[in-house]
This record gives sequence, C-alpha cells and structure tokens, in this order.
Amino acid sequence: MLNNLKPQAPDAILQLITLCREDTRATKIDLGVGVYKDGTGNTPVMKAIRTAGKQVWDAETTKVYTNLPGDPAFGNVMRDLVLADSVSADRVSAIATPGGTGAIRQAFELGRQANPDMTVWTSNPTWPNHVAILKFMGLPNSEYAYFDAESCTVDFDAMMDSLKGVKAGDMVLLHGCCHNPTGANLTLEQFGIVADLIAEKGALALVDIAYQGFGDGLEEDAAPTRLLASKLPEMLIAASCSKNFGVYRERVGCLMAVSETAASAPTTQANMNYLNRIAFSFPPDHGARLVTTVLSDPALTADWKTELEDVRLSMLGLRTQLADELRQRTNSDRFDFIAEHRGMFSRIGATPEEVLKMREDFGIYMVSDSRMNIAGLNPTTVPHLAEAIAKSCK
Ligand code: PLP
Ligand code: TYF
Repeated sequence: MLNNLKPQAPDAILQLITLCREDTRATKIDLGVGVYKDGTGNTPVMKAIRTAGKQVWDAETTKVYTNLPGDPAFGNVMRDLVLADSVSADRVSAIATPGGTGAIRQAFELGRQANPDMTVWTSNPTWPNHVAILKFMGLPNSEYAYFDAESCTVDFDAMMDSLKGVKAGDMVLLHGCCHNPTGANLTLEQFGIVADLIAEKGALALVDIAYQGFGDGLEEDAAPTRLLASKLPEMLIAASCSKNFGVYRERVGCLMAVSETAASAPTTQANMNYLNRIAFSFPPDHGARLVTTVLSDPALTADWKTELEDVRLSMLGLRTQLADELRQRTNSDRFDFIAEHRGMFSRIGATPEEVLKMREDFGIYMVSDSRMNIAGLNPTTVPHLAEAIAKSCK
C-alpha cells in the first residue's frame, strides 16, 4: 500500500540549510531558515529559560498528563502577553499546541467546525506553510494582495480592494507583526481599517503572531492584535513562543479564541479541547511550563525582556548597516526599505535568477523568493552581502 504514496517536494526553506552546509567557502552566509542567530552564528538558550528549566526540574513532582488544553496557567500568561487588557479574560479560551504551527492548524480546524464552507484568505505572499496546510486540509484558499514587489512595501489600496471579496463566515489570516516572508507591515491605523472591514463582512480574523518582540518592541508588536481584539466581536490568535523565547524544538504555541460573550466562551473552549484530543490528546507541556515560569516571575520576566530587546536591537542595527552599505554601493535609495522592514525577514525584490547568482558567485543563501533572514548576518558579513546584492541585482 505504501507504494501508492507520491513523492513529496522538500520544504524549500529547510532544504537551504543542507545546501549551505555543503558549501565549503569561508565567506558563505546562511540567510535561509527563520531562526535567530547571534553574532557567532549560534542560536542561544535564553538565560531566563535556562534558569526556568532548572526551577522546573527541581519543583516538578510528576509528569502525569496535564489537561486537554494544557496547563491553564500557560493559557493565562499567553493571554496577558498577547492580549493584555484589550478584551475581558472571560471571553478568551486557550489551548496549548505543538508550536505556532499547531495553533494555526487547530485554528483552521476550529473555523471549519464553525463553518464548513469557509474560505481562508491569506496575504500574497504568506508563510508557505499556511498555504500548504490549507491545501492538505482541502480548505478553499483565496489570496489578498499585500506586497508591492517594486517598492518592497505594502500595497494597502490593493489589499483593501481584494478583501472586498471576503464573504460572511470566511476567515482572514493576518500576520500580527513582522510579516513573513516580506518584512513589510501594516501601520496600526491600517490594521484598524482592516478590522472594520472584517467586522462589516462578518468574517473571522485569525492573527498569526510568531515574532512578538522582534519588531518594534513587545507591546508595540502586540498592539495590532490587541486593536483587533478590542474592535471585533470575535477572533482567533495563533501565537508561537519558538522565536521570542528561543524554545524552537520544545514546540510551544497557543491558540486563543475571543468569543462574542463570556457565556459562549465555554463552548468555544470545549471545541478547542476536542480538537486537541482528536489530534494528539494532550499538548506538550515542558516548553510551555518554561514559558509560564518565566512569565510568572518578575525577575525572570525582566531578564527575558532585556535579552529579547538586545536581540531586536541587534537585528535593527544590521538592517541600518545593510541599508547604508547598499546606499553607498548603488548610489541610490533603492534598498532603504530594508531599514524600514521589521522582524527577521526582508524580501528584497530580486528575481530567482539573481538569488541563484548570489548563491553561486558569493555563497549567499536566501530563499528563492529573495527573502533573507537578517539574523544570519553580523556586522562583519554585511559588506559581503551588500556587494553581492549590488553586483547581482538589476
Ligand atoms: N507563523 C509564522 C509566520 C512563522 O514564521 C512561523 C515560523 O516558524 C510559525 C508560524 C510557526 O512557528 P513554530 O511552529 O515553530 O512555533
Ligand atoms: O519561515 C521560516 O523560516 C520559519 C521556520 O516548514 C520554518 O518560520 C520554516 C519552514 C518550516 C517550518 C518552520
């Protein structure tokens, strides 16, 4: 029977890791997979997470199952971190999930339970896994215009124009901050306009927030999600802790749902619990517990915030340096958008041929859509990348 299986195309982003590893040039730069790396190329365990790990190890007296939604304390700290007081707590339901990916999958499943005819609207472009999961689930997927490849900024008019096609009962997926793969983001005001449209259409917003703290700051990055929560009668939020707590392999994510009333929240919660049960019974707990420990202890929280802020500022510094280098080398402001983009990624508007040329001639590994991971750079490698871009991109 297994002979019937069809070959699967490898994940293009993950494939880059192998390609780069095989390159023997000392000057190669891996700008592929979206993982934070420090100046030495290491992805560190954050200090607060390490301390929390020791505390959890000492304090934990059992490894017995938690609950279908995971430890309720995790749901509470995530609600406070992402939503703060934008919505009353008794309208929020939460489940722990294996990573942000698990939360996204459960969000699609929940939407389908509520409306089997739902179409899911995703930005063009979006994180490829969004589209892949929808395709696998057989859910209709429509794209809304988002990125203007010429200016490398958001084309908001085109976005609003395509969202006119949203129907009642559809789901609209928005990146809460630090858009992947482009790095181009809506302003808070524009998020408000999109929220009004979603409300008017009677659609359900799903906010995917995987980089809180990597853009303009923890609170600033959560502001769009909070604005939507305050404006919309109901919404879903898929939050990932992989990047901002550096707990990638632990698989820590959370799906939150804001119900219209406190009275309807228990039914939403029961449906979310059910989705966990039929997918994997109980969600992983260890990583979630580390996050809960950090966010429940003021000293650990402060330590985590300091380290996260250092990470954010280092990426901003690299953005400014790269934009400056490119300004000098191209004698133009063409690449100034790199300093305006936020988060780990920038899509720089190069063609697949130009991306390949940069790979072959300079050992620069970026995704073929010209997305680069800023954290793959350090102040010494920026000039090499600037030279590659200036010499390879028309
Ligand atoms: N959403 C976006 C936009 C992402 O870039 C990622 C990246 O990994 C995720 C969700 C999911 O992250 P994870 O499942 O590793 O928590
Ligand atoms: O976009 C990225 O690079 C990250 C990491 O199948 C990632 O979100 C990449 C591919 C994938 C899962 C995670």
